[in-house]
Amino acid sequence: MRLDIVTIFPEYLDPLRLSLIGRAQQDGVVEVVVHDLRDFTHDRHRTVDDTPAGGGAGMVMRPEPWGEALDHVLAAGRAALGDPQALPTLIVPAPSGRRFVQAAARELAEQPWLAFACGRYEGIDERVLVDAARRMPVLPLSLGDFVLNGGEVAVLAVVEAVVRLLPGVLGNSESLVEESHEDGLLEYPLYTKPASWRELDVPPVLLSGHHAQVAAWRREQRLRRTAERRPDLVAALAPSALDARDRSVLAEEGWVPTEQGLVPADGRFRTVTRPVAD
Ligand code: JD8
Repeated sequence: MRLDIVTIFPEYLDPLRLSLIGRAQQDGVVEVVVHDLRDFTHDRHRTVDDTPAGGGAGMVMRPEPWGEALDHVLAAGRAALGDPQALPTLIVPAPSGRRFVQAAARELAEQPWLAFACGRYEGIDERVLVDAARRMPVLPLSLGDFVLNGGEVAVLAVVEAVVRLLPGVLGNSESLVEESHEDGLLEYPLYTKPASWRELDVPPVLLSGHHAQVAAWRREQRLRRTAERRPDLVAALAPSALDARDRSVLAEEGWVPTEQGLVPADGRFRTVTRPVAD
């Protein structure tokens, strides 16, 4: 897989040389090429930004350097891949993007070529995305509902999520079996040795050697954690995927099965409002 990243902060992508992704590059599984957007300017000050049309706060990235940078990515990538028709999928991190989820990581891991456009300031002139979309698929992505200063951290996250899925990148000790139970529940809590540490004990069931009891305890912990931390995931559970024990744990956490699926017993999700007084 080839990855081209365009940014005004090339050093921000240096972590891609480390660890898993660095090893994948050494093994030839991925090639990462980072491009400095300012190399595609032509003025003395290497200007990439200007004031927003229509007014408003901050600065907007000008389209011309982006157009030249993406033209270069297209030409250089096609030459390197030896395919004059090849097209990357262009990923554009933006708060207004579609939320990046594991299903998207899996789809991107199937692609031979990804390009990334890292915005800064208030963002990139919209015409850059429209022009790029005339030639290649363009995918605006957001990591979530919080504010970053630019797209670089999002690119690091997306690249790590995608590259670890490529065949031969993860070793046996860090393998993908975890994802085989993508069943909509959070993970159970983890413990290792020593059995007692700062007066905190590893839950005795985990040292008991009773595999069925360990599995039942872990299932219960996953359900309780998910109920506590991710009510959205509980509401999305298919009641048919829950046995009687699961349902009683969730009932203790305040969730009851109905025709519409699981709902909070306190009625927080009730959509029909009633008169308050009579
Ligand atoms: C790209 C510029 C900053 C965005 C003013 C300061 C993703 N989950 C996410 N949160 N934020 C981003 C993100 C932020 C970015 C850029 C991604 C380019 N900014 C701007 C608009 C409002 N700020 C992100 N993925």
